[in-house]
Formats: sequence, C-alpha cells, structure tokens
Amino acid sequence: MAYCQHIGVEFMFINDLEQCQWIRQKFETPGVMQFTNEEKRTLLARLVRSTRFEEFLQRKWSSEKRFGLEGCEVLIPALKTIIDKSSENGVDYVIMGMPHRGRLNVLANVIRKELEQIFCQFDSKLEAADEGSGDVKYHLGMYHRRINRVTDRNITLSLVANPSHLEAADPVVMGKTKAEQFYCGDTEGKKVMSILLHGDAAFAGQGIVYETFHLSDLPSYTTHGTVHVVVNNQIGFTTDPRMARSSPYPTDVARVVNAPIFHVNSDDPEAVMYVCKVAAEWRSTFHKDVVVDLVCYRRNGHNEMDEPMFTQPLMYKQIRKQKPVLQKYAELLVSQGVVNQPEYEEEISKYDKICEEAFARSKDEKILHIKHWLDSPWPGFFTLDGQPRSMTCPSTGLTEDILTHIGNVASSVPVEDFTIHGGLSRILKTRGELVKNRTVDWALAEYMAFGSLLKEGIHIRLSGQDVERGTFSHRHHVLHDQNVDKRTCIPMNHLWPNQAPYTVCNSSLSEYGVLGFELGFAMASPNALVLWEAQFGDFHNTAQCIIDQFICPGQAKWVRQNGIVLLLPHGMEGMGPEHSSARPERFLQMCNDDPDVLPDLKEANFDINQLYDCNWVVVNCSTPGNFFHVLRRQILLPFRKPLIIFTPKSLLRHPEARSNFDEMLPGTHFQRVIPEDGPAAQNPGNVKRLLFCTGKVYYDLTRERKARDMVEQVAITRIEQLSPFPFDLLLQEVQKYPNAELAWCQEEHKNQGYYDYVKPRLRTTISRAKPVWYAGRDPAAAPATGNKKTHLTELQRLLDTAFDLDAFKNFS
Ligand SMILES: Cc1ncc(C[n+]2csc(CCOP(=O)(O)OP(=O)(O)O)c2C)c(N)n1
Ligand SMILES: [Mg+2]
Repeated sequence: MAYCQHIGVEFMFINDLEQCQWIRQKFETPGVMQFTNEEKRTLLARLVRSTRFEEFLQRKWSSEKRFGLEGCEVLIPALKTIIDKSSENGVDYVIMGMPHRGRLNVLANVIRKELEQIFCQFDSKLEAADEGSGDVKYHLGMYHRRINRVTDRNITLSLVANPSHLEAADPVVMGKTKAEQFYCGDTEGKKVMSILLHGDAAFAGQGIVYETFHLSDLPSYTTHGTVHVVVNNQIGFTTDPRMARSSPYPTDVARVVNAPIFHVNSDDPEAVMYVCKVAAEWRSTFHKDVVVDLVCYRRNGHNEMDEPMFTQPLMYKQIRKQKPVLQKYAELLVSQGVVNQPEYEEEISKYDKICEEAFARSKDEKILHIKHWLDSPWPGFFTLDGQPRSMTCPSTGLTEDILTHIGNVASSVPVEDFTIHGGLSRILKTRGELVKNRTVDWALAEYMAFGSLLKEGIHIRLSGQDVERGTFSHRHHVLHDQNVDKRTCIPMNHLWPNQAPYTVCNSSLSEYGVLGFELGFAMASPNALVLWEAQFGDFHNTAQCIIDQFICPGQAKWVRQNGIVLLLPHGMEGMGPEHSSARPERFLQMCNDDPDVLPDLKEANFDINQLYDCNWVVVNCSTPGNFFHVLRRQILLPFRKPLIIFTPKSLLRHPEARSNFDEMLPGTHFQRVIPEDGPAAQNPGNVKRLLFCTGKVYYDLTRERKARDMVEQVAITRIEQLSPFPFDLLLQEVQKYPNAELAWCQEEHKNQGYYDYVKPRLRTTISRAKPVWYAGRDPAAAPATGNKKTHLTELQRLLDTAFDLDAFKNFS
C-alpha cells in the first residue's frame, strides 16, 4: 500500500485489528509528516556527518575496504531517530547487530566510538596490545554509555561483534538483549531493546533471519520486539528491467513472521525520519518486531575496490548521474529558508575539522587496543588490567547436608495440591531411594550441580528442544499438574530462600538460532551458567556457524570470554547413522593445544593455566559425579571458557553409572583422568596392556575384561577431559605400568571420535618411546551402521582387539 510518493507500508497479513488501525492512523492522517525547522536542521547535520565520514575515509585510505554507505547515507539519521524516539519512551540500553555495510560509520556517528580509535585501525603497522589474533575493523564490537542529546537521558549503546557470515549475529544480539532485560528485571522490554540491521540479499536469503524472528514469540526467548532496518540497495534504483531482483524481496520474510514492513525511499530523508519514528513507536506500543526497508542504491561496488561497471554498466551509468542525498536535501532546506548556504558549508567544515583533528591524534596511538572494542564488559570479574582474580579453582565438592537437601527436593513435589503423573511419581520415588543410599545418577548429579550454584547466586539457564523433561525423559525439571491445565511447578526454584532463579526452557525447533541466542545470553554476565542441549549431539551441525565463528575463536578474535556449555548426547548404541555421534572429532580438531609439544608439567597450577590458555574445554564424563564437578568448575573458575560435554544416553539409566556422595564431598574435584584402581593397579608391573578410553565404552571394556578374567593383565584408564589434554596425569599413568603396551580404544569409527586427537598427544607425553595402538571400528563415511546386528558385531570385534594381547604383535 503506498501512502505517499516515498513511503509504502505492508501490514495486510497482520490479523490484529487494533494494530492495523494504529498503522493506518499513522500514515493516513493528513499532515502527520511535519517537522520543525530545528528537526530539519538536526537531520541535515546528521546527513553531513554520515556523508563526510565516508568521504574522509575515502580521501585518507583510498585503497582500503570500508564497505561504505554511499547511496544510503540516511542510515545514520534513521538509526539516530529510532534511538531518540526509543529513549524518549524509556529505553536506556540499545543492543545492535549489523553487517559490514556502513558499520564504521555507525560506530563513529551512532555509537560514537572515538574517531581516533577507528582511524588507527587503518594503520597496519600498529601492534595489537591484547591477547588474541584480532579481527578486521568492520567486524569488531563496541560498548558505550552516553547522554542522548535529544532526550537528555543516559543511554548505553552496544554493538555486538560479528563474523563475515551474514545474519549470524542476529540471534546473538537477541540473546544478549534477553539477558540484559532479565538481569535488570525488565520483563516487558521497556528499558532494553535491540536493533538489527540487514542487507537486502542477506535478509531475504539467510534462514537464520527467519529462525531469529520466530524466537520473538516464545516467552523465554522474546525480547519484546526488535526494530529491523534493511539497507535495501538491490531494487531501489534501476530503470533497467534486466536488473530484476535475484533474491526474494524482504517483504517475503516479514510476511512469514507477521511483522509490518515500512518501505521508504532513502532519497527522502524526512520520509525516512518519519517512518523510523513510527517504527520505534510501534515497538514501544505493541512490543513486537517491525521492519524498516530503506530502499536505496549503492554508489560504489560491493566494496570500494570493486568496479560495478564490469557487471552492471547501465545501472551504474544511472547511479553516477544521481545527486547525493545530502546535496539534494541541503538544496531543499536552503530553498525553504531553513538554513542558508554559508551555514550549511560551516556545518561541513566543522565536521571535516573534527575528523582531521582525530586523524592527527590517531598518529600518536602506539598500540591497538582490541579491548576497546568489547561489546559487554564484565565489571568486577577481572582485575583492572583485565586479568583473572586468581589462578586457582576451589574444591567443587559440597557438604552432605546440601547434597541431601537438593536430593530431597529433586525427588518431591514442593507445592501443595499438585497431582503429578503416576509414572513420574515412580521416577521421583526412585530418585528418593538413590538419595537415601547416598548415590546419584546422571539426572540427580545435574540437579546437585544446578541446585548448589543457584544457592551461590548463579543464575542458570538451560535451553534446547525438550530440555524441560529431557529428550530421554530423565530430567523432569518442570512438573505438570495432571488436573489443572498449564499448571506447572519447577522444584529447582524452591530450593533455598534468596536463591538465584533457574530458567529451563523448551526452545523452538531450531539449532542455529537457539545456540546463537544462548551464546548471546551468556555474553551478558559471567555469573550465570548458560547451557544449550542438543536433542541429539549430531544436530549441532545445523548450528555449525555459531560454533565455528563464535564459540571456538570468539575470544581470539574479539577478546571476549564466554562460558556457554554445550550438552551433546553422544554414543554408539545401534540407533543408526544419525543420533549416534556428536562428532567429537570436529570439536577436538578445533582445539588450540599443540599435539607435538610437551608443556612444562612442573609449572604451578598447571591444570588451571592450561584451561586459561585453551579456546574451549572438551569433556566426556564416565560418571555422574564427574559431570557434577565439571559443571560446578565451569563457574568456580576465575575465567570463562566454552565447555563442550558429550553426554550419555543409555548411561543415564545404567546401574553402574552411579556416583557415591563421597565422590562429591568437600575436597573432591573434577577428575581430568580417572586412573585404573582395580587389581591391575595393585600390581602394575604385571600389567601387559594399558587401555585408554573415554566415555561409555569404559563400561563395555570393564564388562569384557571381567568376563575374560583379565583384571590383572589389562589396566583401563579413562580420559575425562580430552582437551586441554591432561599430559601430566597421563604421564604418571604410563610410568606406573612400565611393561604395558599402550592402546587407545574407542567405539567410534577410526576417522572419527578421539583417536586422531589423542594419539599424537599420548606419543608426545611418552616422548614417542612406545607405539600407541588402536582398538576400535574401521574408518567409515557414516558415523554408524543402520543395522543393529552389524553394530553388535563391530562392538565385539573392537572388544576382541582390545583384549587380545597378541593383536599388535605383527605390527611391532
Ligand atoms: C552467509 C554468507 N554468505 C555469503 C557471504 C558473502 N557476501 C558478503 S557480502 C554479500 C552480499 C550481501 O548483500 P546484501 O545483504 O544485500 O548487502 P550489501 O552488501 O548489498 O549491503 C555476500 C554474498 C557472507 N558474507 N555470508
Ligand atoms: Mg544489498
């Protein structure tokens, strides 16, 4: 629907009458688009800044990519209008995400990063002062608190760092926004909001846009409306039908997600300003998403080094003839008598001078500070110079009283008149018996870890598909009254007076969007344990971009620590090629520790230093007790690292996979390695083979060893923390069994699992003195066979190899 020459609005797919009336009234009331002379002058000044900033960069660094805004200079006044209006309506924190186009300009003129800090990013000779390998200037984030000049209110602006992968930062921005709202008690999104910028092609083409929009209707994920701004340079300026669109129009996306979309011609700055005001008002009125589509053109190529005439000669001939919007608007205001020519020129030279002075100051900068580009500082968590407050980790154990109390709540219904399902009563009763016997299974160990951290003031958020009940129906963190519809109870929130809140939320059926969201949530505070659980571990690969671009290298690129935990159900259980493998090999391949260099094992706090240096921690626990410890360690560490945990399926109910309270008492801690402690360890000199393994295969190995009566000859040592690799503890193990052959045993196929990661590191541990043999499945293309019988045959074969003491004779 076109309301005036320069504005089009689409909302016919919105089926709420009040919302439709509201939009109509905003655009159909005669004379609504009136601005005072003061407002017009502000708009002109903002256009001056936007335009002259790009010109300045072009003059100084003509051969550098900057992904300039030329053709859509109105983006700067547009964003500032949205922020002014939102600030007027009570918002004091705006979190933004955006792609490359115009990013430096937004940093300079919207977020107000010091110009000299931006300019010195162009100086390739400056050395980086911070740890990490850094990133290119148009990806870095930013955090800034300032006074909004229009409303005279404090406002904090933060721009989330992003990778080149377009739209990948969208859910991250939403997650961070949700966290900031949560921690300041802003339950309706009145104080904290997000603005997302998009390119037209990326907005229409990337599925993550849809996944992110979709989250906004879910209670534990909604941020109560985001203002989306599309820099639409694809379709706006063309007289040539051959330039027809090559991707769907942004409308298509907004229609699917029930958001109104306002198209506006970016050559009409006043129409843009009006539309942005309406969009901000829409958000603060209805707390729903809205899209502003800035229909513009791109004066240069994709970047400044590109020649667009190569491929779009006719369109670019037209574009070259186009007067810049600043010039057009200035002429208009001069003709209206709002400003005169000298005033306009004065405004330009004033800003040019600001740039020149900042440029001169940037020459004095000796080093680059990537830390200046952090999107969310964690005040108080580090020392003033950004170091951890200590390099130790206290015991993660708990007193018997605490364990018993949590266990009792976990096996009861802590509210009156609440009828739970009979099957669930049995599960809770079994839990109660475990507690009486001072033991825990997996679900109870998790309860103990969460419940105790809540007591210590740590907020916990567990998100993923079906996490409330647990995919394997083992968790049951949300009880449902069988007689009252939608009445629920979360016992974890009834543990202690003044405890921190526990959030457990079933997500939408999305991995990319939801994992990005949780990563963003975890950015906001170091005092929260944020966990994302995959339904099955292999589903993480639809969120690969978040893992590859954010979680794995995030700290190295953006000096940004993040303590997110990934729970990935993993294990070969005859269930076919899918649902078997969480792909440990991929996570291990991305660990930054050197397989060929033995670290200094005598160093004080060796284990903590290793954790501090790593890019993430990868564990596969074989006991519930160890799972409990590693979750608690995640928060008790004086720094934050992502934690990848391969979690069990059948072990959830395995009668031997239990831990005693004694393994969780004060003084106990996470065991990076669980050494053999049976008969083989009593007479280590007699041991012929030392088998190393991780995770569930341990139980197959011990059963087989017993059946073969080989408990004296074969020792089995579990590596629970795969990365950083426990060189120190494994060296002790190897030295303990001088006459033993060494073998790595895994149930995964040889080209998968842990083998390629573990083998060179074990060899380094022993200075390559002995071979490290392999007992496991052959290499394969698929993670597992689809045939149950083949699965069992393969398992038996690997056990045969593991216990055949002659198996490797012919190779030596
Ligand atoms: C996921 C992803 N795929 C491909 C690219 C490569 N790429 C960079 S910019 C770009 C075009 C983006 O077009 P648009 O979203 O319209 O933004 P514009 O550059 O026109 O502002 C492409 C394909 C990318 N960065 N991310
Ligand atoms: Mg585009």
